[in-house]
Amino acid sequence: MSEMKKILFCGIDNAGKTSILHILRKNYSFLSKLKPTKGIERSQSKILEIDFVLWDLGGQEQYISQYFDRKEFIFTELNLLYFIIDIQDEVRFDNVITYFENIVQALKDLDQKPNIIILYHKIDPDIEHTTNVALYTRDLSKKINKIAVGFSVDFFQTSIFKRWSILAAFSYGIRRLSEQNVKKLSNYLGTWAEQFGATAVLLISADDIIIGEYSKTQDSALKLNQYLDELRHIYVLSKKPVVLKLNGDMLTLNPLHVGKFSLDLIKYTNNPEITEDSFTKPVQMDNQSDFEGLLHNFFQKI
Ligand SMILES: Nc1nc2c(ncn2[C@@H]2O[C@H](COP(=O)(O)OP(=O)(O)OP(=O)(O)O)[C@@H](O)[C@H]2O)c(=O)[nH]1
Ligand SMILES: [Mg+2]
Repeated sequence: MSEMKKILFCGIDNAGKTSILHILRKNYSFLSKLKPTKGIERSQSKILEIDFVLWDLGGQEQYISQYFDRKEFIFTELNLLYFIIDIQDEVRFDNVITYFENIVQALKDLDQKPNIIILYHKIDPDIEHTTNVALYTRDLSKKINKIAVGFSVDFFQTSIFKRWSILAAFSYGIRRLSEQNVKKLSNYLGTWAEQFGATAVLLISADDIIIGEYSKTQDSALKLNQYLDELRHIYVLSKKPVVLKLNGDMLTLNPLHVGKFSLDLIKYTNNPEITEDSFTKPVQMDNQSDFEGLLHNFFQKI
């Protein structure tokens, strides 16, 4: 078994770090009771049967300066670094960029190269298509990429009002830790997509981590993501495989039990020639032990 994995959540105060952690854990009732985090709050989490320690770094100025005094303790042996930016707080973007610069400098000083994931947060459903959001994210991304040359940096848009936006960003980070297995899984999902005429497929763990995804087009992937909360919700209520047909889109959610793994397979198609009958058939696994082995690796070797 591998050792504990360390994931950092940084960003200035009020960015939404602690909220994001609560959303991941489905602690919705905590959200209205949040207070600024005092210094560092560490919590342990078992994700995909692997032990993670999530470090929530309170973002008030008096704490941030302390982090750089003990940078070795905080910024070494990271598996992932999430940097959260409140997109609705444009008056403080300069502070945000300064903080990010200091973090990257600390990582360089310590010779650390964790994957960095930027969350443009508080992109709530009512503002996601506004020009301001487009402008701010483009401008910030430019600055961030310039500061973090040589690092792997990815960007996501999130909001606590879309739990799946947070899960997608989090799952992506987890998958970054297991690149090779991810590729194999994705190939597997590709053959299933072919089998069913699906244009996008997701494989989700019991703890809501997207462990595999495959899509023919960016558009299909987006569509599938938009329906995720709905599909999951219906499934929780009905406890039966879900079929959803809307505006020429067809989606299914099927529980998939492979060895000791309980997963959900979600398929999407916008191809009008695919019938519900064929789309909702159970998955044919030619070589179940192959697939089980792959999952085993995925869960053990992150
Ligand atoms: N509109 C909106 N508000 C959010 C979102 N996420 C968090 N918030 C609000 O932002 C405020 C700050 O959230 P926190 O999670 O406490 O922020 P934090 O980054 O942990 O702040 P510090 O602990 O001080 O560093 C709270 O009032 C949240 O309800 C979001 O996606 N959209
Ligand atoms: Mg906090």
